[in-house]
Amino acid sequence: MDILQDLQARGLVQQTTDEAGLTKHLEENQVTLYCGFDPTADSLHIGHLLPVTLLKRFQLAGHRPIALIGGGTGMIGDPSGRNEERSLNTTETVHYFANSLRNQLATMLNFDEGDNAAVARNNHDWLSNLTFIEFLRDVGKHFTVNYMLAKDAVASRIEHGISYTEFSYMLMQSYDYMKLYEEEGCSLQIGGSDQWGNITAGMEYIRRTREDGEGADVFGLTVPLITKADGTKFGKTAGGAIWLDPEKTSPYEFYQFWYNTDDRDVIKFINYFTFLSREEIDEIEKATEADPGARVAQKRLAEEMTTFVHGKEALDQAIKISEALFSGDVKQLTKNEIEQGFKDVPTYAAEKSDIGLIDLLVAAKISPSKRQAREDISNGAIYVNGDRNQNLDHIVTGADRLEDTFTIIRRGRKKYFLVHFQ
Ligand code: 485
Repeated sequence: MDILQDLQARGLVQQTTDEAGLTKHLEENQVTLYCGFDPTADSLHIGHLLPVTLLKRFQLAGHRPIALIGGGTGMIGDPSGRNEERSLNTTETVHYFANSLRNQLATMLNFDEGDNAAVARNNHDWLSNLTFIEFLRDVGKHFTVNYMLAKDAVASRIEHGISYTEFSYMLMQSYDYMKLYEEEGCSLQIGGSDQWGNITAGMEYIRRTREDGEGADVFGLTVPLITKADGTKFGKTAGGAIWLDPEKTSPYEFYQFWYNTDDRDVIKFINYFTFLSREEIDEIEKATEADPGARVAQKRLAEEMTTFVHGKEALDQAIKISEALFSGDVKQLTKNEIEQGFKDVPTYAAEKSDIGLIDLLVAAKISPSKRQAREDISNGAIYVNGDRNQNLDHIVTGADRLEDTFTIIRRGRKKYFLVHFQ
């Protein structure tokens, strides 16, 4: 199966320009392709993951990916897929964001080895040197306003208004494609389906301006917007966006996000996101049908994605935390693991001094009153660091503090509380 067939079988192709031509082009050449990422935050999020894995798929198939960081375009703001004008960030902020994205991409794409090592470029390097006169003469002259108005990203904003700044965005992205075509031999641009207009504008620009333009083999490919069976937005949880930066979304949370995938979506997501072969996916699908409750597919998806983004060690930690929370056996968790695993449980800050268990239950609002606390303890509903504690006179001391900082209290089967001694 060639790469394009594989992508199609996985449901990853929303649109391509000239599918037959692209198939042939990929068959006959080591193709340099690119995807752009605008630095609008200090981290990529899960919405960027599909194009990143796509770059990786092309790399694994022997092609050469360029991760383009939009240090220049990030100063302007892409109107695609948005119904409101963006607020501008300062140069320093964009610069800082651009750096963060570059470092993140380097952990997922191979920048080091072989004749198809991934390349990172930043469009600030060329866009910032372009004078306004040059821009209008060399870029703007090749686009009619009529053509630009017809693009979705602009057309959908006509009613509410769009600034001249964002209106011009597609010309910058077009210029990038031309630049990468000339300097890197780049002949394919990929992105999410919202990028179709910008990608095709770039192809148009190359065709009009290069000497070999009309005959230039340049292509575009977009991946679909990810939808979920329950109709809610992919990548958003109650806690907000799922980031790829482990400081913003811990590997444990990241693991759980995938692990919680709906049965109806899980095989689709395995096809979309993982590098598992068709045969492996078929097997997982069969195992899932035979025993959906075992969550074989969710587990595998969570493992693959956590390893891809955070590495094997972080995955092992995420599994360890998940198992500890499930079994209740929390004593072997490290400080960092407790912080990850209990980030969303009610937390009570206490001073490092001895306190009676009853008083602690009341102070931490684990039990509503002393009377209830006594009852909870005698009933055997209270667990301290995983061990049932039925001693009404128990004093919580340093010996009950994990890593000298945390006491994990559980009421009943599942309800966790964290006491943070500081
Ligand atoms: O030459 C280019 C310069 C910038 C860009 C692309 C080519 C970035 C692009 N305009 C953009 O805004 N992309 C979004 C971003 O950066 O967050 C998202 C897209 C999404 C997918 C993802 O980037 O909305 O569909 O392409 C990688």
